[in-house]
Amino acid sequence: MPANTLDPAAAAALLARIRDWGRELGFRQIGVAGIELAEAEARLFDWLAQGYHGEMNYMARHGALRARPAELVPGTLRVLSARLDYWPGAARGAWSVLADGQLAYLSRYALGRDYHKVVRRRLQQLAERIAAAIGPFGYRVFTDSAPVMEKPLAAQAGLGWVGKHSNLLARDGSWFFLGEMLIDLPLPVAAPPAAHCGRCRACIDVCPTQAIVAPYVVDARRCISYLTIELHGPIPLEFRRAIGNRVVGCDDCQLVCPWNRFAQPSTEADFLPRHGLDAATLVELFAWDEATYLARSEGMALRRLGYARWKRNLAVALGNAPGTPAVLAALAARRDDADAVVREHVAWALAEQAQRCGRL
Ligand code: B12
Ligand code: SF4
Repeated sequence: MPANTLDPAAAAALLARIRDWGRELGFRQIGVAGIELAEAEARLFDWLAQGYHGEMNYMARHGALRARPAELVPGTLRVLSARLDYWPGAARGAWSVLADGQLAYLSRYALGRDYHKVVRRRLQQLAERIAAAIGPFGYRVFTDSAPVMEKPLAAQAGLGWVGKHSNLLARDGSWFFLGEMLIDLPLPVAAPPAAHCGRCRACIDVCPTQAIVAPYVVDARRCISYLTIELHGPIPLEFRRAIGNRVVGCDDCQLVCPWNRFAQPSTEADFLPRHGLDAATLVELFAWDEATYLARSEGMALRRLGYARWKRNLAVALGNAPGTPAVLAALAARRDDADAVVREHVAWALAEQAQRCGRL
């Protein structure tokens, strides 16, 4: 019998085996969603109409395709949604790094190996195990790599609910990546769990740039994750002080979330901090030349920034740092940086330092 005509009992038995294989491959959870995303599609269009995507033109480019998996991969009947945890338990405490203006804060997801590679490879291995058991079937694996609405799909697959910070959240937190396998198998779909944010608005209140403009709605143009990772060109002046020492992404809305008290550290060695980046000083990172940046960022998500944005972000954080001689010297050494955007951010940082010095 072809796999895509599985009867309900066989489909349920196959799903149980897929979950076992998923666990063996390191996925904390695997669920199955249908392909109906009309509500999420309407919200996506609202979000785009408000311009909240900023310069992320790829978000607008694919339009409705994001919410229509069967148009993206014809023949798709279900979406397997998978969760891979990344909280690096051994890393220096997030709040203590954020509180120390001499240190660089890299968001927890960016400390280790680039998750795109890890999640994709695991999903591919899972697909191969399924094919070995049932024969050839139609599938494609994704993680952040295709126009797919990963969070609403994961919610429908029973992996959690969309929190007010807009990340997918479960009773054991939100420190996980999502990946999907679009399949042509009629596996049984999950019942989405109820949301448990209640009246809590800790994420909304803590956001340094007020990017969560309404519960569940993030204006990316204000989000430090967007400003430090996605945005090319200058960071708008109004956000530079609020960025503090966050040089790659931001975690504040997740760090305050009460559900993250129940999070377990990831068991993935790949997500452990590399090159001491969980406790590095801004001054030492700003001293990296391009060859060092390229060597150290190899295989990491921070490679996506490129050297100029790396320096741009560090310059902002150095402008916000305590004005020690080392900080001032590091900034002065890059006053004439080859990159015009970096030069402008260094000039801003030096002016901030001078102004603060004058105030003392
Ligand atoms: C674009 C994008 C960003 C943008 C925009 C963020 C955003 N909220 O959309 C920026 C650069 C800011 C960003 C930041 C981050 N991102 Co991001 N990002 C994406 C991406 C590529 C698309 C998300 C998307 O479709 N946005 C469009 C809007 C419309 O979607 P949305 O915010 O989810 O909107 C939903 C809600 O607003 C909701 N909604 C609106 N009103 C209401 C009302 C009710 C009652 C309800 C229930 C819902 C609801 O409906 C919308 C549709 O479902 C996904 C990968 C993917 N392909 O899905 C990763 C993804 C969401 N990012 C991820 C991560 C890890 C992050 C960061 C934590 C990284 C960091 N530490 O810096 C931050 C978190 C910031 C935040 N608070 O969102 C993970 C999240 C994993 C998880 N547990 O949820 C994803 C899934 C990547 C992955 N494969 O793991 N990201
Ligand atoms: S990641 Fe940071 S800047 Fe973005 S919404 Fe969350 S708290 Fe705000």
